[in-house]
Amino acid sequence: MAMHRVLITGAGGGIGRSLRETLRGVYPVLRVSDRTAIAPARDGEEVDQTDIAEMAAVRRMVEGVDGIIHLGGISGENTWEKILEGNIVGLYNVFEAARQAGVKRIVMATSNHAVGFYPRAQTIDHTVVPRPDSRYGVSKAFSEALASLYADKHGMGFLCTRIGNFGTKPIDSRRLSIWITPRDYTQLVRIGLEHPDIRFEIVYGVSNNQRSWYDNSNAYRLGYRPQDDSEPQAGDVLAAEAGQEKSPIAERYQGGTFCAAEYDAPIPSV
Ligand code: 15L
Repeated sequence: MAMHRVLITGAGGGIGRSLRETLRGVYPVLRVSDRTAIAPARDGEEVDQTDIAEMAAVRRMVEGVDGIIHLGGISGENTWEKILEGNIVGLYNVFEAARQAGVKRIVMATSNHAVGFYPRAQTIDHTVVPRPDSRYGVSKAFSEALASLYADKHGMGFLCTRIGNFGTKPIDSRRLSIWITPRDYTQLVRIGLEHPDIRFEIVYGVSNNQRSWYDNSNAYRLGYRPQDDSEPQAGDVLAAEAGQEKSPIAERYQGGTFCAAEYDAPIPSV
């Protein structure tokens, strides 16, 4: 896929700021957009400020773009009103404006929280039905469904990356299983934009962690070869947590504290 101008939404967030660096010079033009003001444009960059809840502004944001890395919206649990605005209305606006503008490819940040109520004891692949663990997780399942619709009905290509936890270090025991490093995520994003044959694909945005809860064979099939594994850091991470009191619900399910928050169903016995 020839990508001339690539847009990153949510470019002011942690993943967006990192991709702005790792993708610098990879495509002729990187358009970086956020709701709030971000660092000024350098060579090969265009800076934009758009609230994705505003359709007219979103139309301007996507003009002339070949591919989109959609990270914009709310990136954790929040009130329904905020989720609705950022992750349902905002997401719809981005996909619909992209369709109207003839955008060929979208790499989308969905999340492990779309499937967070799968138990840690189960290995899941890209074909499992969603089991969201939060309003946020529901919005991510919605984003996957909307991508599927736009792929089938309008022929756009989508790579839905169910991101685990992005960062330079795994920050706790749960994240040992779902960690992804900047260089591995950059590789996955490039597959999403450049692979010649993507219609609608779900992959897990995780590094090559020995403790993974995912069968990420769909990503491997598309050529993903992650370089990093949390295991060498597991000893330190687990030692730092020794003696901490933990919620049985958070510990049972992959989504962790997202599952335990507001939980008032009976606690499963096994
Ligand atoms: C996510 O989806 C969030 O965007 C991120 O902030 C983390 O909470 C991550 O999941 C996680 O599960 O660690």
